[in-house]
Amino acid sequence: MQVDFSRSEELYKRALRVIPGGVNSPVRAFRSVGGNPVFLVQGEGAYVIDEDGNRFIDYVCSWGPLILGHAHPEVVKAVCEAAQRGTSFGAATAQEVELAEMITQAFPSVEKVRLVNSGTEAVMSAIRAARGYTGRSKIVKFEGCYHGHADALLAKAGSGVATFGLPDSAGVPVGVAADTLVLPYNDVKALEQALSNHGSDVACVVVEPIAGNMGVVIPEKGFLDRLRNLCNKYGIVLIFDEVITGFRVAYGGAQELFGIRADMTCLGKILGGGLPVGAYGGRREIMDVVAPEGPVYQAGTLSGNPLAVAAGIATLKALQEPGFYERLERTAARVQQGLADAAGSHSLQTCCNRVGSMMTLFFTPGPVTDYASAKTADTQLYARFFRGMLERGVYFAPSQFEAAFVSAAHSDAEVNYTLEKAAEVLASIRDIDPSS
Ligand code: HOZ
Repeated sequence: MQVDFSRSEELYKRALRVIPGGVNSPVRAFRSVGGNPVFLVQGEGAYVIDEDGNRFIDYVCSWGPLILGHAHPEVVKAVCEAAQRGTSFGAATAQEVELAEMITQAFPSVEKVRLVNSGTEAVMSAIRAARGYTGRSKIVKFEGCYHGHADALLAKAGSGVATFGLPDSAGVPVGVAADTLVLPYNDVKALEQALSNHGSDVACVVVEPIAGNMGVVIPEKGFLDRLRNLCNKYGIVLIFDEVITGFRVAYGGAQELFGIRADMTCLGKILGGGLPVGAYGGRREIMDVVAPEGPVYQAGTLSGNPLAVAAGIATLKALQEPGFYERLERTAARVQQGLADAAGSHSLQTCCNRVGSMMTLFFTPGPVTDYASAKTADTQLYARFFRGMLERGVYFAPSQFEAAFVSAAHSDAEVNYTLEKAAEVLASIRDIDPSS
């Protein structure tokens, strides 16, 4: 299928001369799916438009933030009005207090919260606070989970680290990674063993309560409950990284869905409505170690930026509309079922993990319950699926190890079109000789 990507290709050549890999974040380079990246110029509801004028139904949604769809009128209006009043003050504003109050109302486990500028910054800061609060150094994370690119967290990480099959990252001193224990996701026995051996030295366990960065992987029954109990037993701070799941799978994130309270919660993506916002928060006694209240230092010139806060407030207000999540659930369930049916009808062995409006079609029989099983996916087949759908005007994540997101702007028309094209593409890739 011939689609004109010539303008993107020209821009990519220019970009490669001045930006590492031609992109400002690795996965968008399309390296794991082949071909060159598209350069986007506009978003409109469920669609994005590239520099060549090609329109795509968007299931990346900027990697999760755009649950309302692109250029939602209330969000755009709020950002424009804020910009008229100035773009940054580096001082306290009433809107930051309003957004913080909205977060503590949505997440009862969050008694105090600090706004930062990214999910990476949120998790990095939460871990420092947990270490300051406990006086301990070790941290526990899970294989395939991605918590941003802070040094200590790049051990067996997901997202781009998984996409490129990197064992870890260069540039991280061994001493830094030495305090990070990495366990298999959903493996209660490994968790019990590790904490029995090291529990009294562990400051925090950081977990994606629903993993989104190795593709979507769902916590098995009992995993999070056992994690909560063990953290209580050893006095460990349980950090839920809800950068993806916060406001995504429910207004109160995975904590609302599963009825489990974290000690600290990290947020981002949807919280900023597409502008750079992160947040970390939790129990009052933990958060009060953070400067200027306490001795744990964390700062940010643009933290609480008025434009980003305005976008966040407008977004969260729109999410409170009655029936919002029920409608999203119906749409996302149709996409999941349709993809699974299309793959099955063409004898392709796939499994589609979904929670709410985040999902991943893995090209492996499954079940996919952790990083090891996620990595059995046929990434070449996924690359063909991605390319085939892109050429037909549907934009999925350019990596098998990411989530696809449905927004409130995806209507039956977009879902019908997506499933029609998926049937075409899955039929075509089934017959391709894998060695070709
Ligand atoms: N961290 C993003 C998704 N989990 C990837 C962004 C990118 O590399 O483009």
